[in-house]
Amino acid sequence: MRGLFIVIEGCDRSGKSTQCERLLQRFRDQGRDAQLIKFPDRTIQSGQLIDGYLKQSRHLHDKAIHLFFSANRWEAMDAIAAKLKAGTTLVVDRYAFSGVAFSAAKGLDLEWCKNPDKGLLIPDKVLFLDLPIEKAEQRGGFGEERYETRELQTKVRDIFMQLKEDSWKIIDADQTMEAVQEEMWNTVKELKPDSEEPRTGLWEQ
Ligand code: T5A
Repeated sequence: MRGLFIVIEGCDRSGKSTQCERLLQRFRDQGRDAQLIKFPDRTIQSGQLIDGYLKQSRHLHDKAIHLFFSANRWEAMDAIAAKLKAGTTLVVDRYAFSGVAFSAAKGLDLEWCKNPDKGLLIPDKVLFLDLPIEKAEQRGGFGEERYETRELQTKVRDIFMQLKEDSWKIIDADQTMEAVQEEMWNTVKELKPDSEEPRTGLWEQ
């Protein structure tokens, strides 16, 4: 059986990275082959440029950085498909939904933003960690990077809600780490892939 492709999305500081690590551990504790993938992947070439942009040491046109974020995902697609086919479950910290939400929040056209990511692999499940902006601001590290302002994060959440599909699970992230994890685990623990091959064609239907 192929591995599951599980995406964790949410606004900044909603606890995605914390929860991805825990979810990965839950799968491994069950004896499942599982790996963590994070977008942007700051370790590959396009990711280093993105890192400089996010830390505000580099300026780029909004459209250019959007395309770099998308290229960063495409760069990883073949490896992701191979891992899924080999039976590895992937816990993915952010995906194309973040790509569109942040760029459209800056004022780029939503459909234009979707275009470069059209055709990517389709996740088996998206878990969206929902946290009020006032709570995010109180969490460690908020404000350190380019997009961490109240106004932008509010717009980002609105766009995530426009992108949301019926299959998404919205999780209240304003709970203890343990309670958030329990809700996430209960959503995915019995999940089975509904196709033999990884599904391709994001936003192409
Ligand atoms: N971006 C990303 C784009 O513009 N386009 C794209 O295509 C993509 C993929 C970097 C930025 O890039 C943008 C979006 C982002 O602005 P990133 O690398 O994912 O994206 O950013 P990070 O800084 O790594 O992550 P976040 O800021 O989003 O934080 P997380 O992962 O949501 O939160 P986490 O787990 O690090 O926790 C934050 C703090 O909260 C505490 C933690 O201990 C930590 O201090 N915390 C809790 N506190 C109380 N209760 C809980 N339940 C808690 N859970 C965590």
